[in-house]
Amino acid sequence: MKAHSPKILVTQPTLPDLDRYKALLQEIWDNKWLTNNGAFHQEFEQKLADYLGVPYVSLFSNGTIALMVALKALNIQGEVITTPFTFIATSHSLLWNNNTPVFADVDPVYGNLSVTEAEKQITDKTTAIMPVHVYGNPVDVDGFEQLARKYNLKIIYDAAHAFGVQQNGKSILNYGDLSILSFHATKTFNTVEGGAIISHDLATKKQIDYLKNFGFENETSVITLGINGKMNELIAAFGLLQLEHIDSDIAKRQKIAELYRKTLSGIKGIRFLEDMPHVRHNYSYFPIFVEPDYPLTRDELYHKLKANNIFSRRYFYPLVSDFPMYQHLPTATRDNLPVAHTLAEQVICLPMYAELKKSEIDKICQLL
Ligand code: T4K
Repeated sequence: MKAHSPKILVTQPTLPDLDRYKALLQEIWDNKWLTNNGAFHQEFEQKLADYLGVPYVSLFSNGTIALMVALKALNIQGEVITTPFTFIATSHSLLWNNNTPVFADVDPVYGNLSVTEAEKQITDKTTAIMPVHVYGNPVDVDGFEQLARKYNLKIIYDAAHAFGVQQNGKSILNYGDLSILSFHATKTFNTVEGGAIISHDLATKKQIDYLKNFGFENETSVITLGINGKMNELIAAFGLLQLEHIDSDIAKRQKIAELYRKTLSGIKGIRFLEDMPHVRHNYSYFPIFVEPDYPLTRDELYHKLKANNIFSRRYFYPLVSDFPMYQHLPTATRDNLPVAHTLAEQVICLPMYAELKKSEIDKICQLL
């Protein structure tokens, strides 16, 4: 493989300094403590809670297992209202737990689950709502809070994209019953693979920690049907170093988003998302929506970019509700999800990562 590929990919992970990582690996080699709540794991959990401004973090091997455990921790059974405009893991976690995903439509600007549309789907079998802060843009958390109170429902936020996002100076992860994060290589904050559940009281955190460790309470007692969702020491050490440059990464991403917006603002038929008021964004993605008055269709533009070595992605197309294991559901119809269908057919996520160069952004914008 060539060291410097001319390809521009949709994202590229930021990595820690290799020598510093080697020094932490040396400690692990010396101690021979590799996993199961080791010293790096404990330090990383605490530092993440401090950085994010949340009471309790439980680390996981990835975001999908975190979602599955979050549902178990709250003993969610029955119907769960969620968005089809997301990565497949959101609703897969529901099916894995034998819940029935119920799809509701999204708002036409940011593509987040709509409170009004969610309310229309509530039945006597509804037990929870699972909204997604898609692209890291906060959903209407106050609206969902009111809805949950009115109908006595739990809320689990899929905050896989929302690392470090704040609203009115408060972490978006402090809303709902639980929030989950993903630290996958493609995320703003990455630990290769990884994830977390954010909880708000110690009893729930303990329950989650039992669940991710087979249900062990102590050496001889298994108190719940657990799974293995643990993060290991090599990854926790990696994460500690990643935390040191996350603010500078977000600042670089912000500059990239501003440059994209400035350059693309004159192009008819290309819509992009503005920052929301009072929100600290993390600029995890840069989605554009190719509207009918643009001279090319979305797919023509996607292929044109590809032909020029720009590998954008159509996140999130197809809609989750169109995949085989969901399309039979009564709420998976196009009639029920008109806005989500339109957005899925218009979206292209342009390359976005901290080290993306101005010359590369210029090339992308020039092609557009
Ligand atoms: N909920 C939501 C809303 C999510 O978006 C996700 C994950 C989850 C839950 C579940 O969290 P995890 O269980 O994954 O922690 C990617 C990611 O695999 C996935 O984590 C992510 N969402 C989803 C939106 O995107 P793919 O299939 O698009 O990834 P892939 O391998 O095509 O990579 C995309 C681009 O990133 C490549 O073109 C190049 C670049 N890349 C990728 C990797 C893996 C690198 O430069 N280096 C790398 O190591 O799913």
